[in-house]
Amino acid sequence: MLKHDNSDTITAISTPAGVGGIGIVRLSGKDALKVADKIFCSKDGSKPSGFKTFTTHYGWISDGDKMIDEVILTVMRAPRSFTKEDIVEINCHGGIIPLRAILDLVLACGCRLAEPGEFTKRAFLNGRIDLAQAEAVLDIIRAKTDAALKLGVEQLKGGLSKELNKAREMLLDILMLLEANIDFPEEGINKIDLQEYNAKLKEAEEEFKKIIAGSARGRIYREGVRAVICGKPNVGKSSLLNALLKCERSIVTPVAGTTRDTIEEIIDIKGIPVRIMDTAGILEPRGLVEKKAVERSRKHIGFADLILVIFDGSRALDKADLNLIKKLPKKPVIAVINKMDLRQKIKKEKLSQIFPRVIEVSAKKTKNIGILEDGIADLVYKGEVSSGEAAMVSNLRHISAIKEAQILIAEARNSLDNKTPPEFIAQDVKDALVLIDSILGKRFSEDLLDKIFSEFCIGK
Ligand SMILES: Nc1nc2c(ncn2[C@@H]2O[C@H](COP(=O)(O)OP(=O)(O)OP(=O)(O)O)[C@@H](O)[C@H]2O)c(=O)[nH]1
Ligand SMILES: [Mg+2]
Repeated sequence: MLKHDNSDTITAISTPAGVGGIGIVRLSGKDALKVADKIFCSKDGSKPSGFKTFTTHYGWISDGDKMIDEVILTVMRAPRSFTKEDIVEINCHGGIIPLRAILDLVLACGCRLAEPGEFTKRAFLNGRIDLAQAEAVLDIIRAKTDAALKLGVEQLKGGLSKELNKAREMLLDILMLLEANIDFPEEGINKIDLQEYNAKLKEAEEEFKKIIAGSARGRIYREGVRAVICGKPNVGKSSLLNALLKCERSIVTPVAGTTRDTIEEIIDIKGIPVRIMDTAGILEPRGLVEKKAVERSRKHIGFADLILVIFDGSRALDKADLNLIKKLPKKPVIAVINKMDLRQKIKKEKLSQIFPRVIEVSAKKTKNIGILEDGIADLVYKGEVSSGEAAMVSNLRHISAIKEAQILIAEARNSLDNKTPPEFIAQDVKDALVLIDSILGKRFSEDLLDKIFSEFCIGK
């Protein structure tokens, strides 16, 4: 049996530890107002249990003998609150001493200290949000860029849940038809049914594919675009990294083969976190170290979401450049002609015949770096996903469950073509449903909940 005890009233300090302008002690549960009545003193003697929902009140917190702090108290009544329970929030002065004193007092009045994420867990268990939305709360708290925040908010508003529920309905539909066939086997699956099932399964599979396609963009918003700078030795790769970072991170010298190890840094380009990597120049390696360095460069190019291939504009394109171009994998690429401050031997038009995007810069003089940044952002916003409407999923747990569900549905379609008995096909559809339900939290284990909510901070 699952043990979800929602009968007690929980409390925690909801603001970060340390000194701040204000701090918040939060209470949630059936006794929240009763406890507040005991400790809150207003000027006119009115009590929180008499306050209207979503109202704030000035007063003092007292332990009966002495005043602890001057506060603003907010009441949010069940069921229209974050947890669907009565919530009281006490805004006091932000030092740890007043916060701790108020928390101790609330605990002494019978509240229990909340576990990490327990307020959000209650919001989920009480049916206000589904599990995907609860996890979005964590994404919002942890968001490091505007784009990541936007994605978290979209998920909290139910964007992903809506898409998943749509696919779920489709699967339930198919299951119903299949079950009817299992119950009346003598009729068998006739040709018309077969087409109908196939079409419905295909529709569900397409829905999953759409969500998975969106996940690439979701991951990028959360973890960053992996951009790799590659090119021949001495073309100015390290200089370009430094120009983008606006600091001297990578060693720059006139000697070819300066960079041996890959250097990685994160920059924020228009709200998108970009993990940018400077690699060793690619040329026929002369020794073992160079060989290893070139191997490593190629490996990073393989993992990258975006390639910045750099050319030295002051030198004509040679065999090594062409060789490098030939070996680039099919990925989004921006060709950068560097050293535009020198006399140019490479024509932009020539490279434009090979690459859809060519940008001329001077890394050394930091010229046109803004244009390059715009180009990177543009590619991410426009190029990565075909439809911007797909709900975007960034959470690895969600992505792997959706991918598995998509495989199961593909298998079910295969079985249908091979005239497999309907009970086997139904089993695949049921398994896919379990996976989708696990994202939405329609089915869950205590372990899963513990794992998800333990990542939250106390007080959320
Ligand atoms: N004039 C000019 N020189 C540049 C520019 N960018 C880089 N350089 C010079 O080109 C030389 C090589 O620059 P790096 O940034 O070390 O080149 P790299 O591609 O990282 O070289 P390796 O690590 O050896 O592969 C240095 O002397 C830089 O100062 C530029 O925009 N204009
Ligand atoms: Mg270098």
